Amino acid sequence: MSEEMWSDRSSPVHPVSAPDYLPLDQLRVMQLARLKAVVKRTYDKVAHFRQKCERQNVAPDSLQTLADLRLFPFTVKTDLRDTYPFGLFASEMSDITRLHASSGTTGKPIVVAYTRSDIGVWAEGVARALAAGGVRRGDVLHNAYGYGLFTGGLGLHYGAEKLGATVIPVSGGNTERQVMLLHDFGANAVSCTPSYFLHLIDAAGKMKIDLRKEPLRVGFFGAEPWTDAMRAHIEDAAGIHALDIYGLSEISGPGVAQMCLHKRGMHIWEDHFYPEIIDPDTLEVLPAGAEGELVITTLTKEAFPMIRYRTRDITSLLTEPCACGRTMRRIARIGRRSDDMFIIRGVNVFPSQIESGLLSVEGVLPHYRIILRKGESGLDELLVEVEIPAGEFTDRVRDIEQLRQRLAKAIENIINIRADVRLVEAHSLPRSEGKIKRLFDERQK
Ligand code: DLL
Repeated sequence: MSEEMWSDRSSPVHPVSAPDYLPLDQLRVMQLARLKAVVKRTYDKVAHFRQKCERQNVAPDSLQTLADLRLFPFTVKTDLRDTYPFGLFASEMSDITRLHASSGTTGKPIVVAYTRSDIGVWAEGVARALAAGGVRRGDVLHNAYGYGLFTGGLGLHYGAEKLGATVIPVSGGNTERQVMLLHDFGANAVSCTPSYFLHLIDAAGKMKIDLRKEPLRVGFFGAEPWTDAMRAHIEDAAGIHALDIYGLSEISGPGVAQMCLHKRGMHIWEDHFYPEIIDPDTLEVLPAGAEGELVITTLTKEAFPMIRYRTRDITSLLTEPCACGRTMRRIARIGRRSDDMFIIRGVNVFPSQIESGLLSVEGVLPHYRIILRKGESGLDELLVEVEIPAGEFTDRVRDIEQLRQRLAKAIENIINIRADVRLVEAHSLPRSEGKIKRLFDERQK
């Protein structure tokens, strides 16, 4: 790979990427002007937001500096549910060109709306994201995010088109056929959930296709938490740059923030999405660098503006300059959401901690699941099932037991709880085509 090919500075033929490099003083002026406009517009058009402001005694005039944003009420998921389906829309239905919806685990989904301009802003965010990973006009993107109400498929699709790349709208599923198409069409870039890419790696192996020898250079993996250990595994197995892409339906979809080729967090496109980090208990805004809940205000969205949306995603804002030259701040990898934590024997645990423990030990595959059960004594039990490479079971029984012990210890070192580790055969755990479910809490049953 030549240096030039991997230079991730935007070339003039991709003007969509230019705002990433805006001088900070200009960016702050732009943000304040946009923030004032979006707060005023939302106040005028969305009764639910206006009523919340009135209860909190704030009005659009209260916003004189960027820091004044903290005076305004948060928007939370229940605001979206309570106003289902269209209650938070700030545009007339006749101006809305698209709806998306999140699946939601129970009851009604979350519905989000886009005007033509909103679709353009979203596509620009994704185009910048792809450009930050070195994708250019003439490159081919194999897009295996699901198409439909989920924002992944169409989000990457419009962004790739805006950038001028060739997009293959393959969506999820039919994995062997995907490997064939990856190979035959010579894709340089791929996008899907990290868990689905693991599945593609496996399928390629079975089909005797070595992804390291393919033209594939870079992957845009997101929509679910994954660890640096997993990234290293993917980079090694497929010989590509595995980059983290972040976004959420409420804020538009993928392409809110993107890891560049320097791989230190994800640049958040601050000219459209204004980030704050808060303490989820006290709700105070935290200083740069502190870990807390990411809160985003959309600066340019028309149909579905979100003021101080609490994402539940835990991260920190990285303010030191990035070697790529982009001025926009970065968010650290999102290892967890405040609501995916489980409590076992009084200890708070996040699934990503278990993944880090497992993948710190050599000899396991990155396919696992976590099962919580009530033991016979009535105590909660933590069972972790993880795959090991084919053939390992037959020969070395003692080594296998040692591996089990090492894994249990690695997990215990991180979460302070002993897990019962069960080694299972390669390909025996369920695979997913989209977001993977790894946690099975069977304690209530
Ligand atoms: O998952 C949008 C998306 C599609 C992002 C494709 C990236 C790629 P939702 O279905 O609304 O939207 O889920 C949003 O997924 O609040 C995070 O908890 C999680 N998430 C998204 N990206 C990442 C990531 C899409 N890179 C929720 N790392 C978010 C960790 C992520 N978690």
